[in-house]
Amino acid sequence: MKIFIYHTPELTPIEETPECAIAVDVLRATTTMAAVLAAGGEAVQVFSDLDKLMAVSQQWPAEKRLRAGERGGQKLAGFDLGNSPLDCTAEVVQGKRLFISTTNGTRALQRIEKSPIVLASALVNRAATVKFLLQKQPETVWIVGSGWEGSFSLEDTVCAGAIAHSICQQTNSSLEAITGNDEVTSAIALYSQWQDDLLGLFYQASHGKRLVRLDGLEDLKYCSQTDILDVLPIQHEPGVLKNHY
Ligand code: 3SL
Repeated sequence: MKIFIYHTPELTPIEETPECAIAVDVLRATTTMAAVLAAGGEAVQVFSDLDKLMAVSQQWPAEKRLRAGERGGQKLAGFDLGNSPLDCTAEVVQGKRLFISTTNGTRALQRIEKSPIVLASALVNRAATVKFLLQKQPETVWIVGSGWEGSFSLEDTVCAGAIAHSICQQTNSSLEAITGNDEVTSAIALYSQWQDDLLGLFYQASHGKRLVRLDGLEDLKYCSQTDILDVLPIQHEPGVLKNHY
């Protein structure tokens, strides 16, 4: 297995696809997706375009749908939810499909949607992601960070490093054996330095600071937890993700 990390959707190659592609948006879209499916949500359907989200979700039975919209870290008017994983309790999401559009995370998923296997991962479901990769043994894995409007983000990179680090450890592989590009080495180094204080790293991150300003400290704490959800969002049809487990 060769792992490649791309820090943003914009940096991700378009002329080829890997066997398995993983979108990561730790703060907060892929954490929220994992939380929805862990709480019994039927599926998550992602959109970059808000009008399209409204039109497609309109076709779905009203009692079985939730609409989540976020821009700039804030909930959009007219939507049931913003993008907080803490809102995704069983009472709210059980049996429902979440139609969601966020600033960066949904764009990352759309960038990789043509890959044969598409996953959505975060720190909360890192172990479930690694378990799947070790069972499936894809030859090439791309981990695509969502970043923030085209820029690098610490939180997505540390999560990509956490996944690669665990693959290395569990397979007793050398770094060289699994590394597809230089980004993997630096992401593992970042994770190795901060693994015991991920919340501390998020306080340094520009989007972490933005969320704290927007009263999102509890979200930051939730998203900084590792391996707490045994759930893996996997794409069933373009843009529609369900739990693999
Ligand atoms: O950028 C995104 O897709 C969001 O996850 C951003 S936020 O955490 O909801 O502000």
